[in-house]
Amino acid sequence: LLPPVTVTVTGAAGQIGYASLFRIANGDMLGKNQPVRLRLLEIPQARQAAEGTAMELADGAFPLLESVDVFDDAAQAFDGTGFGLLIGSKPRQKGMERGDLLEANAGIFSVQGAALNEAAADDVRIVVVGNPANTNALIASSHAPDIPSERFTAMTRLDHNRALAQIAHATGSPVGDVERMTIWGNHSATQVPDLDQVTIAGRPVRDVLSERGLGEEWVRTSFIPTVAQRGAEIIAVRGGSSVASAAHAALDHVHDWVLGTPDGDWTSMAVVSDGSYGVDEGLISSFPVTCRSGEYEINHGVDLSEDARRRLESSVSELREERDTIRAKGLL
Ligand code: NAX
Repeated sequence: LLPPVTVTVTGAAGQIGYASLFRIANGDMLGKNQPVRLRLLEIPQARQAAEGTAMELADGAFPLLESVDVFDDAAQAFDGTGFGLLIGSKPRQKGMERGDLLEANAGIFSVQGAALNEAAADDVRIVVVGNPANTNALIASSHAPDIPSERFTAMTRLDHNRALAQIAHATGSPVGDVERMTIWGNHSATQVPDLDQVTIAGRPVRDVLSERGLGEEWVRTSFIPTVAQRGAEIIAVRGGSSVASAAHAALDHVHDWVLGTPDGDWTSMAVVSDGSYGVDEGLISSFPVTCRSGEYEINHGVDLSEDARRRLESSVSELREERDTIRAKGLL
């Protein structure tokens, strides 16, 4: 067994928190040889519910779970943390403008960024799930000057996984054969699901699609909108937002970051832009990334179609607007 690592989960009494914690304790995120110490962060009103979750975690008798502690103070919750899953955020309420939502979340993520800066382990890695995820990650990072900005990421893996599933379904292929998918831009309706580089069991996706009579029309009118609006579709059909699939995606995100992407394949993560693909340096935007030995790299060798480039530009301008709104309020 490896030495234990500390994992802090925020929004621990919420739905995605509940769906994540037992699987983290089971070794599904960091591997079956990695003991974990869990630290759960909640707001004071939900602290007791998180204590209940901690009791259930104990009752799971997970061999890899060394300890569970519950907090309603960010600095304590992030003490020594190696992995921060920032799930808790303020949901949009009736009558709330987009700017109000950004501002409410800026309050949460600036405090958590500062607490991470103060208390986390030197090699901390962070994934923000709580929406607006990209901009929340940017806010947290800007309040953590001692933590390299590359360590603050946001989750677009659910969108990525949704895209893999749509392609597998449309082509009648096992999902494990679908590789080299990319989600670009913001985790929002402006995201850019891009299948141009996708291969299925090594064959170009376009070849496999055309055998089924599916072409550009399918990509434009079915694939892209289905992926981008899948969250709303789940709410309409299930009567509630995506929970287990979101938790699974968060575990996938951290798993691949730490344990690597398969050779020849990549994944999608929202990470700080190095200016490539026309995304302003410093914005947190989704890119194709390869991961090895706990480090990720933006894949610079992807050819963007004219259409994808145009869509990415509008997603980037949304990210820019989110950043500027927060900046104008003095929160960045
Ligand atoms: P819930 O409302 O069930 O849980 C959120 C929890 O966070 C609550 O228990 C709340 O008390 C807690 N919380 C609020 N402020 C906090 C703070 N300052 N510190 C610690 N905890 C705090 O929401 P859930 O369904 O779990 O969703 C969580 C977030 O994930 C939402 O922002 C949601 O929009 C976002 N999602 C992001 C996705 C992505 O792909 N990036 C997909 C799924 C999901 O929609």
